[in-house]
Amino acid sequence: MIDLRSDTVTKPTPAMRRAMFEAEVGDDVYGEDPTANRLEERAAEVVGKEAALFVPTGTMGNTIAIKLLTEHGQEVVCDSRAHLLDWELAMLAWFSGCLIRSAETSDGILTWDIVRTVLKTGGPHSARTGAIEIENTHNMAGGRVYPQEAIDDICDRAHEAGVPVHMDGARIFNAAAASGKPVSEIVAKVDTVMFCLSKALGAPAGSIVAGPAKLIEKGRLLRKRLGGGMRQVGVLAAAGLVALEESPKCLHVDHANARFIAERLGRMDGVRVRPVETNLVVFDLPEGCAPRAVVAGLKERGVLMNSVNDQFMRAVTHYDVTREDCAHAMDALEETLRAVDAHQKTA
Ligand code: TLP
Repeated sequence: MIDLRSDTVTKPTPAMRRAMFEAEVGDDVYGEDPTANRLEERAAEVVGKEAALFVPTGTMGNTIAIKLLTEHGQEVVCDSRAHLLDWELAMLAWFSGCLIRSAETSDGILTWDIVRTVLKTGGPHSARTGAIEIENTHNMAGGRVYPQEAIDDICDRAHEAGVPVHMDGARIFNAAAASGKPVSEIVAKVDTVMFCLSKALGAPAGSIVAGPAKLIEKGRLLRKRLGGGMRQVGVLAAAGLVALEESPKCLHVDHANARFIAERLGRMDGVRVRPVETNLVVFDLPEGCAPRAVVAGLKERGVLMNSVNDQFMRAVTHYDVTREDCAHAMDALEETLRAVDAHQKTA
């Protein structure tokens, strides 16, 4: 099977498996796992923040960061297609007691001009904005990379207004590879950043939340409260360390494969591809073509791909798919679209 459903499906590399096998471990809830400690120190260094915390998932990382930055009864501003809003089971409301105030954007990218229209300073009737969240790269907008000026401007203006900024940087290393900027520069002005080791970087599990040391210390307690005290977690942190050092070097290959897929899609009748900047390819099917039928047809032909909703599909490249796999997947899609079209005409 050629699996283009997500980069979450990547399997640990031989180097990761070796590191996991050899990992020195201890009880991380006592702060005694040397490998987890090393990962947290190295992650903080790479993103240029005071401290970092290893958490099981990106969802837990976002949850902890938002809880650290907000108070119950506040609002969190994000784009209307944010992962935080649509794909985290309303965790933010459940754990942080905040309401999401989403803003519409054409391409997933917030600017201060958009943010200011929904920002609230509090008063007798309206809840104060507790935090602003930006997603870089933006998943449902097709892996869009935030322009640096937009990030810096939002941070400067938000800080003037006393509002902190969290970055959901699940794929921040893809943003770095695409823009040629180091991650530390991209996230320099945000208060907290979450990034995933388990997506394009290929670790079997784990994400990082980074920010000021005092906040991250509190975050450690929130992680325990959420059931994320993972004991001898060095076996996972060891893979995370390999992911952090080795995987960013190869992301340009995934991006080139994504562009290859986009080019092939662009030649298919009625298919509309959104602009591709990183490893996510989001595209609309021809009018009247049901995504569910296409997903099933692809599966019969050895390709796994997800439909996001009734409207569009997503193909994700990662190191477990080669250029040949991508070409095969596009052949399979062409065949599937022809078959679905023929079926619809005779129905
Ligand atoms: N994204 C997954 C699905 O949940 C949609 C995927 O396949 O892309 N932030 C962003 C921007 C994400 O894309 C994801 C996962 C997360 C947070 C959550 O990470 P996990 O799955 O580790 O909780």
